[in-house]
Amino acid sequence: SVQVEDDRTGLSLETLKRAFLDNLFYVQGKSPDIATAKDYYMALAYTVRDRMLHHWLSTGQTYRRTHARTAVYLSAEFLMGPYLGNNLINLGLYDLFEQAMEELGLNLKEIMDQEQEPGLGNGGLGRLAACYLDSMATLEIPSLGYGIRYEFGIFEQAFHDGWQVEKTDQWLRWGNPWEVRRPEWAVHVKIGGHTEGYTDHQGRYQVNWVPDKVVRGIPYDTPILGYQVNTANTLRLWRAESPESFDFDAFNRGDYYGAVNSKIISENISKVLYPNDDKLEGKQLRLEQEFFFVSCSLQDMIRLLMSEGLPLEQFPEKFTVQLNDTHPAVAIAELMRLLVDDHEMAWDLAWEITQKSFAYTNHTLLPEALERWPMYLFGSLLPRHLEIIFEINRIFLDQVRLKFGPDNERIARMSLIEETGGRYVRMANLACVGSHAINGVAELHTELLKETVLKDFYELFPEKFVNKTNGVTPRRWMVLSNPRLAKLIDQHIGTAWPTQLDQLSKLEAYVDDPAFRNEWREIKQANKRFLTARIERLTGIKVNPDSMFDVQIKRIHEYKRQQLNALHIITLYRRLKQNPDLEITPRTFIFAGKAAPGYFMAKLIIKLITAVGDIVNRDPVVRDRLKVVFIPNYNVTNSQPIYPASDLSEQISTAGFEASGTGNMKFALNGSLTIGTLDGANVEIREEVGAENFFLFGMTADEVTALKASGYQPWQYYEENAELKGVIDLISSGFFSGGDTETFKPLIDNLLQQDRFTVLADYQSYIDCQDHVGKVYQQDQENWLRMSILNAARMGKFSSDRAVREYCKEIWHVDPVSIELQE
Ligand code: 26W
Repeated sequence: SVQVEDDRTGLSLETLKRAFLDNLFYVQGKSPDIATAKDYYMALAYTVRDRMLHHWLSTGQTYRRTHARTAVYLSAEFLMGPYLGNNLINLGLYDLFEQAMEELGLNLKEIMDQEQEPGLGNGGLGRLAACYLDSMATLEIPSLGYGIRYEFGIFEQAFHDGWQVEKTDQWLRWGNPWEVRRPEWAVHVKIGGHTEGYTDHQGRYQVNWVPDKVVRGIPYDTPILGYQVNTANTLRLWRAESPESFDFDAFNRGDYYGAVNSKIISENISKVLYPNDDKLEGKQLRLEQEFFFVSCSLQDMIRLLMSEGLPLEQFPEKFTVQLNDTHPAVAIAELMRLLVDDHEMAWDLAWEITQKSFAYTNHTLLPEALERWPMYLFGSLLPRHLEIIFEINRIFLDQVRLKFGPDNERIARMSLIEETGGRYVRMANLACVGSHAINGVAELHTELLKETVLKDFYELFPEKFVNKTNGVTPRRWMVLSNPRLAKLIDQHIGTAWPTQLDQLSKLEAYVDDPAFRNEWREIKQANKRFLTARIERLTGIKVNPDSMFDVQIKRIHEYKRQQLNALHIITLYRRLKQNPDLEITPRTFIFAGKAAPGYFMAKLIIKLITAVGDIVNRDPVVRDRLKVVFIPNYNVTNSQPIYPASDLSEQISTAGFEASGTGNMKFALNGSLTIGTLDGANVEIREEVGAENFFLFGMTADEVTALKASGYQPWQYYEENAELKGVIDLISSGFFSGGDTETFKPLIDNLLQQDRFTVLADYQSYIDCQDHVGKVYQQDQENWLRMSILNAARMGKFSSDRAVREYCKEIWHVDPVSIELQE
């Protein structure tokens, strides 16, 4: 008899090819002769998805059957990156599918390039959430990610005349094969209106919230595979729609257009991701987004709890909820409302449950990023939550008085309501009071939190504070994005390292092995040639793959100091102009990153970089020894070929401002060396790789604070440093702006007069360090190679698996549940 494998699950080459062509025919409605690249992508995505569903359903069944304790990650952002390649890697089917496509005359990588990534995040915080989902699934931790299914993710970046211009992202244009809409689990969310008190049948005072609008939240689920395990967890994103019987009042009045309009207004809530990174924009719609997804998610958790037949009191045993920054912190008030008002629970019990349930991660020390909502705005959208926050505050401030006595200044600082010059609801204070654990994202960051922004809370609740240094997933950031290096490592230390990253230390045994060293060097070169071709395709600029690739890729922000990098480039350029035969290390300066659309100074920094590139790249005197490229539209997809091709990683933020950084980890893991300050996780990276394998410069966080306290005068650095003065004057003269002296004036004035991020104070230290970097790269290539290997070999700590294990053990108390595939 003929044995035919099931098209949906079979794994033989013949079955994969047949299943793919079947999906092309029956899902895309195309035959190969008219199929487009997008059709092939969709057909392949469905073929891969079919092979994930068994894992997904078995995982859900197992969690329900065992009442598994579940870690919930509440985040306004999930920057997942493209799914296809990652799912193939995690299923262990990458090579097989590559061969199947080849046998059909297709190329897997080209098909993968068709994917529109879901850019549902701004930067580090959203990408961290994605790495943690990957690690939780890989570690077989029962978990759920909850967020917003933005119709428009982070904008697409284009350039006009060297300036950033934003275009709307259309990630859903071709459909999303990875998600499943689940209308049967839709929930309603109230917004606005007022509250009414009443006495219930037992004579208790109760509050009823009468909203002025109701929106419907529809969950869209995406399976999140673990690496080489059966676990497939769920990312559940909410889309806002209008309720079924949309605005029946208007409709009954015969106001059809009014009713349609209110439908449109409801859908606005999940329309677009706010593109700000580290700056609060106090917009009504943003608060509506935050409340919307939090309320949907908590209602969903209560439904899940009850569907397992568990009582509400068991909420904190069933779920532990991590707040990814304060964006979802209104969950504390919403859970209280659900318990006290909707489920008539006593306040004290509800508060105990709430505090047991939540933990809060802080991601920034910048005061302008701390969320504070104008009280009138908060009260007009969430009148009942404002009452609840007042009550939490009343009880909390009594607790403060009990411990510290009548210290009115302390009370004013700790109050959930700010009352100095306008009244605001302080979300970080709410998060601290309503959570049982509070963490920073690197050791230095956690210490600074305790000493500065959260000092009062640390003095009141020292036991709540813990550090959880960030990590990144080695599956996406090595196995998928640097396959050549991954293969070399497999051949030398075996294949366990992607889940046991500490094993990379076994590479140290090969640091002097000539054959291994050669391969290491060749792989870096091959990765650089690959990026070189991509750069030419994307920018038209030809770069030299034998030059040092000096890379700074991240959001554009004054504290991250891309402008300091630009000052270095201009320094080298001036040296060459003054002495054309000067021996310098050929370098390619690679930048990528988006500026928030309303952040003028960040956009001006981009313009400066592209303007410097325009001059330097063309100047014959430079003789191609310096090249400056700005790779457009930085996102996960575009970043993946950059880390493996880098020689030098720029991590040059002002000490005390970068909470952790995670790009710094991706670079070092891929064998690039860091030039960096003692900021964020740089401190720990340097500790791990060894001070001799890290290029350190600049002031410490304490020195920055001390300099500012003593009255920092940036222009003195300018006046006393001839080379710095020459660089600044060259920009001011209009040399990079076609003779126009106005273009960069705001940037220069700011550096000379304010310089909040002490660029000028760190300039000389940075230049000296860069001179040293250039020498080592040029004159001591053997040592550079050795440092590169040792960096990768010593990065084990920075796996997100390590970070997630720490959260599980010290905050969540969640254990793995292994999944057997069900019949
Ligand atoms: C309210 C507007 C807003 C939006 C996003 C304020 C702040 C944010 C995030 C906190 C910005 C962010 O992504 N922070 C980064 O988080 C990473 C993960 O922990 C850290 O590695 C980065 O250092 C930190 O800047």
